[in-house]
Amino acid sequence: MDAPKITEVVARAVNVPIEYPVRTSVGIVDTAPLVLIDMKTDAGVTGRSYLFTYTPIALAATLEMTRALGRLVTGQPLAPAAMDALFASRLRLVGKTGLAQMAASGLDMAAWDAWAQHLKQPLARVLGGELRPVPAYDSHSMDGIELGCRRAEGAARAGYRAIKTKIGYATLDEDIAVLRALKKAVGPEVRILADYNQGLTVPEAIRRIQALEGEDLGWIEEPTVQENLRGYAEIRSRTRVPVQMGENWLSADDMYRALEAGACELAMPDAMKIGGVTGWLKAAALAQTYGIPMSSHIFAEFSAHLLQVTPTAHYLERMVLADPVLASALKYEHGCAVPDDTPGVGIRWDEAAVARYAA
Ligand code: SMN
Ligand code: MG
Repeated sequence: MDAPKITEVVARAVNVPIEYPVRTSVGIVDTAPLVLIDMKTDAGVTGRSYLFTYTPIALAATLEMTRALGRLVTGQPLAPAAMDALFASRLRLVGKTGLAQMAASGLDMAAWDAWAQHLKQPLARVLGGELRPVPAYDSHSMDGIELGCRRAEGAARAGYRAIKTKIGYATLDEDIAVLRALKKAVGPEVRILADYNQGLTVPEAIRRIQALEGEDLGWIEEPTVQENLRGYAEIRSRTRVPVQMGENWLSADDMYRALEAGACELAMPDAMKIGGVTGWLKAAALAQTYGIPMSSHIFAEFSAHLLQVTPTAHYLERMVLADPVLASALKYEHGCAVPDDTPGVGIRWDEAAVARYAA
C-alpha cells in the first residue's frame, strides 16, 4: 500500500481577537495572528494545523514561507520524517530557524494529522499512546491584582489545580503583592506558576527569585534572555525555585544545549518552534534521558496528543488563542485536557470565522 501523496498545501492568514490580551514583561499580545494550514492528499484526507506568529508584523512572511515550503512538498509522499529531512537539507544554508522553522513545523503537524486521519486513528494512538486526560494549568497574564484574582478564582472554580501568571512588574514588591493576592484567591490546593518572559537581567533575576523562595511557586519561567544558558545556570545555582524554559527552543539541539548547560530543571517545548510532532518526539526523548519533567507551550490541540507519548509529561498549557476559528475546541474537564478519539487531532476550521478574521 503506497503512502498517500500530498496534492496541495493551502495556507491562509487570520488575525483573531483574544479574550484577554497576553500582557508580558516584554510586550503585549493583543490579537492572535495565525497561519492556517490545510494539507490535501490523494487519500481524501486533509491534514490541518496552525501557526501563531505572536505579532502581525511576522504574519505575511510566515504565510509566504509556509506556502513556499508547501510547494516544495506538493507531489511528495505523505511522510513526515522524509519531509523533515528535506526541509533540513533545503534550509541548511539559510538556517532552519525562526520563521522557516515555524513554517516547517506547521507542515510537519499537518502531515502527521493527515497521516493519522488516513489511518483512522487519533494522533496519540498512531504514536503508540493512549488517550488519557492531561493535567492542565490555566495560563493568565500580567493582569494585576483585580483582574488576576478574578481569572484565578474562575480557573480554580473550573477545577484547574495550577494557574500561571506573568510577572516582572516595575518592582519586586509588586511581583510579591500580585503573587500573594493570587495565592489568597485560589487557596493552598492550586499551584501558582510564574513567567518572567525573559524580562530580567541575571542579577535582577537572582535578586527577585531569592525573594520569592517562600512563595511556594511551582516554577519560575524564562527569568532572563533564553539564549544566555550560562546565566540560567548561574540563576539556578543561586536560587531555589525550579527554573522552567523551552518555548523558544528552535530545535531539539537547542534543548540539548540548554540541558547540557544545566539551564533548567523543567522543560516546556513549543510544538511549533521545536519542530512539530517530529521535533517534539526528539525533545521528549531528551527530557526522558535527562530526567526532566516536560510540559507543553500553547498549541493545546496537538500537545494533548503529544503529552500522551512524553515519558516525563508534566503539564499542558491552556491558553485560548485559535478557538474563534476552530469549529470545535479542545475539551477540558476537572482541570485536564481531554482529547477525544477523532482521527488525527480534530482541527476543523469555522470557515465563516476564518473569512471574518482574514488578515
Ligand atoms: C506566552 C504565550 C503566548 C504569547 C506570549 C507569551 C508565554 C507563555 O510565554 O508561556 O504562555
Ligand atoms: Mg512563557
